[in-house]
Amino acid sequence: MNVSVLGLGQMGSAIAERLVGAGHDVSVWNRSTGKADALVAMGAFLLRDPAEAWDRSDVCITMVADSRALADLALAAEGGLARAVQGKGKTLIDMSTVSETVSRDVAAEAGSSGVGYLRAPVSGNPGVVRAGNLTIVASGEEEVFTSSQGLLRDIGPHVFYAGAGDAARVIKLALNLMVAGTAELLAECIALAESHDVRRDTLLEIVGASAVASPLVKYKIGPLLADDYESTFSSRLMRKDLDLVLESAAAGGVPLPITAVVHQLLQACISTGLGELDFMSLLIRLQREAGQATT
Ligand code: NA7
Repeated sequence: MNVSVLGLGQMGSAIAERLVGAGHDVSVWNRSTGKADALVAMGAFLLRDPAEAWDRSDVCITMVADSRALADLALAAEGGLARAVQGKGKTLIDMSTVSETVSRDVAAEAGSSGVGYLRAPVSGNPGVVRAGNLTIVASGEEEVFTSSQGLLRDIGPHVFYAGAGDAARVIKLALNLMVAGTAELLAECIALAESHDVRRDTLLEIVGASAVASPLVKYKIGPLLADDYESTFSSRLMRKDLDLVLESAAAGGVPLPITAVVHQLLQACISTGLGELDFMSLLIRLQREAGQATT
């Protein structure tokens, strides 16, 4: 299939690699230069600008940082992807984590120009994508999902259809509040144990074999043993996701007290220079507060 991938950050690059590996004819674009080089070397075509995506492909995937970025790409007065002049047969799949508000604006534009629009946010980091284990939650018109699901399965095997509209956005946010909360609890588990001189490798071996050993906890054990906080997903982006969670909770009239605290703790990470590290840098923040810090 001819498919374009716009946004070659950590996730977009990994997704484009999967599609090239699956034999698709992949075109790519990124706002800043350089990030496409590895993909072009693998055989991807480098687009001059986002609008060129519709000249080369019937399906265009966006994977960008936030709501503003999606609005810039999809709703731009000139060349906005949701405003393709000849949209018939074209499908826009957005895999970013963005607000329901922007997503609805994109849906309205796409609908009025005949572009099919699927919301397909993901759960997983770039390593999970490359391992072929990504979870994708899609929503939108069922026929758009049906025609896109083969492509989505080439990105990740766990593809769910959540229904019409922006259901997938809500589910993704609900999942991410669990991810962020789990990271803080794991940090607290380690800080407590180390305050009593328990070895981290001993602790994490036991945690990893226990009832709380979710796949997420298991992914984090290796980096935590190495004190490696290279970002799989940054504290900055995780706080951005929790901004959206709290916005969505306010709209739904639901108090989320734990999430509100974790949101503030991620902000503290960002304010103290940890924003570009992995969200597991919640542990560094806690160690500093506990007087355990080595960094
Ligand atoms: P990264 O690695 O921070 O990548 C973000 C991407 O978004 C990157 O390609 C950026 O381009 C792009 N971006 C940011 N702002 C814009 C605007 N205004 N216009 C076009 N492109 C933009 O994030 P991840 O890949 O880890 O995460 C992506 C999404 O998945 C995010 O929603 C997460 O919540 C989940 P740049 O290279 O900076 O020019």
